[in-house]
Amino acid sequence: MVVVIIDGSTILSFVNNETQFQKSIEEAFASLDLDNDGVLSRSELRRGSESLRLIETHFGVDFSTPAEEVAKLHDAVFEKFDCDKSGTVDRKEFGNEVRNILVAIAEGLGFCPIQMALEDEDKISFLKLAADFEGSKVFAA
Ligand SMILES: [Ca+2]
Repeated sequence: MVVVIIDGSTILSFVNNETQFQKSIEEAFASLDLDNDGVLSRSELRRGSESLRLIETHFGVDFSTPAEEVAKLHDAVFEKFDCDKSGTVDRKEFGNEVRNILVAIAEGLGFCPIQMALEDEDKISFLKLAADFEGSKVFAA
């Protein structure tokens, strides 16, 4: 497990670095697109939002939340990503929405740093990438 210390400005400097951000989006997208068809299906995105912990961070879901409630939230996340309602999420939609989410998180944090514990198996953690990007704020725990 690693602990990152992160605040709004850390996230924004990551999102605003176009080269770095697009590279991270490319990598995350490629690792989520399991069948390599160039778009994310509902289940591929669900896997992604689980590793990004979108649901937890956005909706405060925990172990006591009923499964059907969680499924509904995953559906809502998919609808949000699938901007053109094509039934799949392409690279551009994915990048745009991840950016929106990160900016929203950054605005929520403001300049108040928080500690965030990340599991090693969180392969796609944009927050960790953001912390890595700023450097020297990631600690092994
Ligand atoms: Ca796919």
